[in-house]
Amino acid sequence: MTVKIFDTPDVQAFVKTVAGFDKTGGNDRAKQIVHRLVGDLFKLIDDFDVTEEEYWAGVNLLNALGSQTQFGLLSPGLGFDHFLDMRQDAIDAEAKRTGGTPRTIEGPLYVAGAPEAEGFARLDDEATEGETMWLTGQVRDVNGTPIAGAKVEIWHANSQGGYSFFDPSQSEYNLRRTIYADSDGRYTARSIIPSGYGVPEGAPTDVVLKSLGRHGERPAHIHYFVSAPGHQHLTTQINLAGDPYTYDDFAFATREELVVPAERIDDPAEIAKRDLDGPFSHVVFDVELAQTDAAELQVRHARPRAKEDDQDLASQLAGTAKV
Ligand code: MBD
Ligand code: FE
Repeated sequence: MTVKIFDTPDVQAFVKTVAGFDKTGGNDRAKQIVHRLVGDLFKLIDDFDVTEEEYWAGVNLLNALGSQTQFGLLSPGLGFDHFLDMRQDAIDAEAKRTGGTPRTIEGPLYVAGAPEAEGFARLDDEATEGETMWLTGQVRDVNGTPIAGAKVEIWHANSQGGYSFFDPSQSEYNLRRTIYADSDGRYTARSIIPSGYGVPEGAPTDVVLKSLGRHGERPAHIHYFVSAPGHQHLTTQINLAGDPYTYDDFAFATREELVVPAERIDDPAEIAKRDLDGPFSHVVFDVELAQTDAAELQVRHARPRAKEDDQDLASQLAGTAKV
């Protein structure tokens, strides 16, 4: 097929009309972005001779993604979350903000409002099966000074790769806690070793990944938000070493500095010291927070929270546009 109409005056004028350029109301930035987005997609249809069948299959796929709230899952799969991190890293580098534990993506499964504790928390309800994990570390600034009272939010999957709130078989806030570091900046969590997450078989996100010859697996990982006044808010994760997907994460979240071993301990003295009933896996993750004077850098949650799903769309969009 040789039909190419994108560059014609009619189509160029049409894209401007679609984007509301001839209207006084609305939002200028929205107009510019929609103009670029629709124009680029029109051009793509022209360049690839996208058929009507292909176009409507795409519309059906978007509907399926939306109805199953999977855009937040496809987003890391298509690298958008990691791309935003790369941009944030470049912004830090340009501002000469160096040092600190590297950030990596939040993912779609954080839930606000987890129970809070000081120094130590047990993350699992006692009914959760799995190998006992003893997770501990120290929060410091870039000069190595411990940050007393730093806020450490931790969330992870169970041994089936499922997250509480999204997996109705788990109790409320299972494997989710906020721990305030002790006077020496230390936090300790007792939990169970998580398994990797896999995109549900046959789900719209899986359909997209399969069409690219890709899988939807993540390695075993543990999510963190770490924050303290005067420091840059850190969103990160650790990836457990030795998982087949540690370096083959569909969400592109692995960073070398964030790969940590889980060390099996069966010394009875170490078990007794922690009041455990048997062997456990020891995971250590120390965190370094970069300094900041800029108040806005302490807030990194642009993403609408799962608990806010019942908020209306306009106020969610308004809330995210401000960040
Ligand atoms: C997860 O647990 C996750 O962290 C990401 C980024 C995507 C899907 C599931
Ligand atoms: Fe996750």
